[in-house]
Amino acid sequence: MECLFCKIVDQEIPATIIYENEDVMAFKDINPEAPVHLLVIPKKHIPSFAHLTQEDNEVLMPKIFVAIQHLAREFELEEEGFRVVNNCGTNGGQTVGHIHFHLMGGRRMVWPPG
Ligand code: D5M
Repeated sequence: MECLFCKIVDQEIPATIIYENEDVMAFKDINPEAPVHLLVIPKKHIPSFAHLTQEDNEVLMPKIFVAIQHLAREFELEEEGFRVVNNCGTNGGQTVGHIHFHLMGGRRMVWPPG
């Protein structure tokens, strides 16, 4: 199995895991771009946002968003705000082929992103 994030899920390579349940995992981004920069992923291997099935949309994605909301609360990001980012495919700037959502906070973000 070649997927980097599947290896993190299987604890074959180390990561700073912040949150985990049956379906979802969150860990610290190895190259943080903000004081809080977490990656929230489904444990199931899905290559990108473009590969989500209807069942993923109905069953898995709500669990991802509940986890993001939980983490935003835990890291006290709600009052000042935060950003959730998904990079999809080549034009989206995706570099790891396992769908992931960046949860970033603790500084003022700029818009538009590069
Ligand atoms: O973001 C991919 C993100 O994955 C990028 O911000 C670095 C991060 N990354 C890469 N390898 C690791 C490991 N081993 N642990 C934690 N974080 C990692 P993208 O949206 O695909 O550009």
